[in-house]
Amino acid sequence: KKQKSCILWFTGLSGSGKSTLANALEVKLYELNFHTYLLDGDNVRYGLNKDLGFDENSRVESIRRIGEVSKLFIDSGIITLTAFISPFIKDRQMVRDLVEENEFIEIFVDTPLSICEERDPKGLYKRARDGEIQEFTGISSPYEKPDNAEIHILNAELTIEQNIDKIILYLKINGYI
Ligand code: GGZ
Repeated sequence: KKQKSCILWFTGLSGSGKSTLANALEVKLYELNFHTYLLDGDNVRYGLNKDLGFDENSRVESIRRIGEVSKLFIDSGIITLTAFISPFIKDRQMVRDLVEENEFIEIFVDTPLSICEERDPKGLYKRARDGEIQEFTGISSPYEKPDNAEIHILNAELTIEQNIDKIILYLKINGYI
C-alpha cells in the first residue's frame, strides 16, 4: 500500500502512555497494510544504547542515535515510530532538522505528572522521590514540553482508541497514508 515515510516521534513523561499508544498505533497501521517499525526502550536502551545512562549528556547522545537510526528507516520507506521521553526541546529539534520538514511528526503525550506518579507501574517515581534514582524526569530532571507538536494527546482524558483515531486522521489528512 502506498505510504509516505515519516517519523512519529512520541514524547512525554515516564508512565505517560507513550509506549502503549505507539504499540497500539503500530498494530493499527499493520492491519491497514502499512510498513512500520517501532523504536523504544525495549529494543534500543538494551542494545544500541546500552552504554548510555540518564545523565544529560547520555540522554542527548541517546536521542541523537535514535534520530540517525530513524533517518535510515525513513530512507528505506518505512513509517518509524519512536517512544522515548526525549525531555529536551533542542534534542527533539535536532532530530526534526535531520530529516525533511514534513518527515518529523511530534506527538506530545500530555499526561499530568500527578497521574504518571499515581500510576507508577514500575515504582520508579517512588524510588526517585526516595532519592534512590537520580535525575529522574519530572522529579529531579526537567521535562521540556513541546509547544509546536503536530499532535497533542490528552492521554488521561481520552481512550486509546480515540487517540489512535486522532493520529490516523492526521496521517490521512496530510497524505502519509
Ligand atoms: C527517566 C528513567 C530513569 C531516569 C530509568 N529518568 O517508565 P519507563 O522506565 O519504562 O520509562 C523510563 C525509561 C526512559 O528512557 P528513555 O530512553 O525514554 O529516556 S530519555 O529519552 O530521557 O533518554 C523509565 C526508565 O527508562 N528510567 N531511569 N533517571 N526515566
